[in-house]
Amino acid sequence: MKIGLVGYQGSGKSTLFQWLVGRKPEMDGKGTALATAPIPEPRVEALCEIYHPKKVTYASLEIVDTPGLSRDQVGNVSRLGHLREADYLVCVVPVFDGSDVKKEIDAFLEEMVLADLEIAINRLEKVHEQQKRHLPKDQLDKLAVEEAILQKVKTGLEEGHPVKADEMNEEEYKATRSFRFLTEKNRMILVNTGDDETDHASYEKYSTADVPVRAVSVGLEVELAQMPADERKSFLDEMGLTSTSRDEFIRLLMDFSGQMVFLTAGEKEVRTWLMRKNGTAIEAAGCIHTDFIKKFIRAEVVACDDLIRLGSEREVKAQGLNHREHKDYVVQEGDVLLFHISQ
Ligand SMILES: Nc1nc2c(ncn2[C@@H]2O[C@H](COP(=O)(O)OP(=O)(O)O)[C@@H](O)[C@H]2O)c(=O)[nH]1
Ligand SMILES: [Mg+2]
Repeated sequence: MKIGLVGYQGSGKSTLFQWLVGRKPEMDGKGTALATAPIPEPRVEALCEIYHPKKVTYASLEIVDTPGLSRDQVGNVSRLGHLREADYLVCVVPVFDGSDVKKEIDAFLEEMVLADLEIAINRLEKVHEQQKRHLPKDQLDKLAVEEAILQKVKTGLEEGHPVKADEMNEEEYKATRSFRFLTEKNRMILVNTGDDETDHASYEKYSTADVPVRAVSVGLEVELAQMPADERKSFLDEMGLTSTSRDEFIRLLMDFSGQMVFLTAGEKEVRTWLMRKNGTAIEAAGCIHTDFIKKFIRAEVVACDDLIRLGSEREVKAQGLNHREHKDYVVQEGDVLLFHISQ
């Protein structure tokens, strides 16, 4: 799961990266940095007391820091190109410098629409050039389909509408997939407030059905993350400041991006895995190994909380709380799964 950080230059993306992954970004030649942020899962510790595993592995999110956008729009499309691979976007909107939050949010959302519009227009130009050539009929037919879709997307973007996958038919969906429009991606806005902001919740009212808004003082959080826990608490109390922990924010990201954690547990390894919410047992099996999809026989399921409460698999079984499931079982957050596969 790749989480792309976007925003204007100086909005606090690299500071956010540092907070999430625990170190400053080391940029490659394109101004991009990639690192993983482990997903906190407090229940792992309790499982370790049951299994005493040789190894513990946490699922993680991949965080991609990117070069910031320029407010004059020059070169923005190529800067945003790095994000086309991202599964979810966090748009960082700065207000720590006193900017008006509503204006900043609107400006940035419009920036993404403009970037997509530029992509649609460029592609349309290429399609029109190809249409002038003497190509075989099947190729011309394909181009005509693509042109119609791009025109529709372009008109929508010109009216300020994001590209929406759920409003497309199969053919349109396939064609737009390859362009990887930014506004088509799920995203949230992170308002980066000044350290002295105490009412972070008040920013949530800027959320829309498509784009949730949350506020964090990212600069302050980086400082807090470097303090020992007890010092952190007294510092916050003394200064009258409020904080969102990194773990809370990662959980929020998981929730907004439609992901959840399931677990596998044994004496060899206790491990957390990431999968989409409402995914099925066969998808979970595929997360572990693509081979498991073909060889899937059934899954043994135990709720992590039952296992921890009762202290052993044996006790869970004695109470009849384990269940065997087929491949279309909808995995629940915190399920501990054991897959039976054919040899
Ligand atoms: N006061 C304050 N300054 C911040 C905050 N976040 C970032 N900054 C400052 O803003 C500048 C740009 O931050 P950076 O993370 O590099 O922005 P980027 O260009 O989006 O990567 C740096 O000087 C940061 O110290 C914040 O929450 N509060
Ligand atoms: Mg940066």
